[in-house]
Amino acid sequence: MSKRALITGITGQDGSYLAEHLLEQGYEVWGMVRGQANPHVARLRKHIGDIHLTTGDLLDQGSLISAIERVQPDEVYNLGAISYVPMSWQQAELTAEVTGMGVLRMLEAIRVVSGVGQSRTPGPGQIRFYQASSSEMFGMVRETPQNEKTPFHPRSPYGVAKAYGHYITQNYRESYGMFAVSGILFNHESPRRGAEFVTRKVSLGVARIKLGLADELRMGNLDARRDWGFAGDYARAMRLMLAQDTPEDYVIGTGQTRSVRELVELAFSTVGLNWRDYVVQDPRFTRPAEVDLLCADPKKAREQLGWEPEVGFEELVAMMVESDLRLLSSSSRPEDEPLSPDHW
Ligand code: NDP
Ligand code: GDR
Repeated sequence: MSKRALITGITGQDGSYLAEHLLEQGYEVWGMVRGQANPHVARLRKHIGDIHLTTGDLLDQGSLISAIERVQPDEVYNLGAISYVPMSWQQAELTAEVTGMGVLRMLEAIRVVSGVGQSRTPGPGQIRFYQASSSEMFGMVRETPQNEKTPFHPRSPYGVAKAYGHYITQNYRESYGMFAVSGILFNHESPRRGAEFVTRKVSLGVARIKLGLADELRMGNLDARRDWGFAGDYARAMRLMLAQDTPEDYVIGTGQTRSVRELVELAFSTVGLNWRDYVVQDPRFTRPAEVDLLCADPKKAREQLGWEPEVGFEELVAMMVESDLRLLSSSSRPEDEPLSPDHW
C-alpha cells in the first residue's frame, strides 16, 4: 500500500517540489487548495501530473477537519503560510492567523479526526505531521551557526508567528504523543521562487537588464547575510523527518552564509555584467527590523537523517538566472511578464 500525503501550500514553491518528490517515492499525493477559483491551481495541474486536490483554508477550522476526514492521510505537510516577511508588517494580524494559528488549527483537525485526547493516545498508524518552521525564528541571532538549541529572537510578525507554530507543534507532541515535527529550514530558492523574494528578484532583474528590458535593479539592504540552498534538496529533508522512528526537530541549511551583495555580484557576473553599473539602493526595500545574519548548523540532519544538500550556491544562482533568461526570451510580450513564478 502506498502512503498518502496531504500538503497544504501545494501551490507554492516548496509544495511543488515536495509533491514531485513524494510522487517519485510512490506516495499518493493530495494538495489542499483555498479559494473558489485559485489561479495557481491550473499551473499546478499542468506541471505536476498525478495529484489529487481537496479544498481548505488555514483560517477555517471546519475546512481542515473536512480535508483530513476526506483524505485520511498518513502524513500531513503544513507548508501553507503568508511567507513574505515584509508583508507581515503590513498585515500582522492576518499573518498571525494564517502562519501561526493555522498550525494549531491543523493540529486540532488531526487530533479530532484521529480521536486523540488526554484519555486516548495515538496508535502506531497515527497521522504524522510536518510543520514548515523557519530560520526567521532565530532573528537577532544569539550564536552562529544556529542549531536546534539556539534560542529564538524573531524580528518580524512573520518570525513571531512561526515561533508560535514551532512551539505548538512541540506542545502537541508532548501533550498528546502525536508524531509532530518542526523542520527549521533556512532560505531555499529555485526558478519557481516567488518574484518578491530577493534571489528571484535578482535573477529576473539580471535577465531583464541582459535582454535590454531594464537598465537598473533597485534593492534594499545589501549587507544582510543568508544561508541559501536549493528548494528541491529541502523537500527531501521534509520527507526524511517524517520517516524517522521518533519525532524530533531539525535544522536544515547548507552551513554557508553569503551577503545579498555577493548574491548580486555573482548573478550579474554569470551574464558578464558588473553589478555596480546597475544596482541602485532604494530605502523602500529596507525593513523596519532586519535579520542581519543567518547560517545553519545542519549537523543533526546530516548525522540522523543522512541529509546533504546537492546543489551549491553558484549552481543555484546560475540555474535561476538561466531560467529567467529563457523565460523572458521566450515571452512574446516580455514587458507584461507577471512578477510571479506562474511559468513553471
Ligand atoms: P510560498 O509563499 O511559495 O507558498 C505559500 C503557500 O501558502 C501557497 O501555496 C499559498 O497558497 C498557501 N497559503 C497562503 N494562505 C493560505 C491559507 N489561508 N490557507 C491555506 N494555504 C494558504 O512559500 P514557500 O513554498 O517558499 O514556503 C513553504 C512554507 O515553508 C511556508 O510556510 C514558509 O513560511 C516556510 N518556509 C519557507 C522557506 C523558504 O526559504 N522558502 C524557509 C523556511 C520556511 P495560495 O495559492 O492559495 O496563495
Ligand atoms: P527572507 O527572504 O526575508 O529571508 O525570508 P527574502 O528573500 O525576502 O530576503 C532576504 C534578505 O534580502 C534582503 N533584501 C531584499 N529582500 C527582498 N525581498 N527584496 C529586496 O529588494 C531586497 N534587498 C535586500 C532582505 O532585507 C533580507 O535580509 C525568506 C522567506 O521565504 C520566509 O518565508 C522564510 O521563512 C525565510 O526565507 C527563511
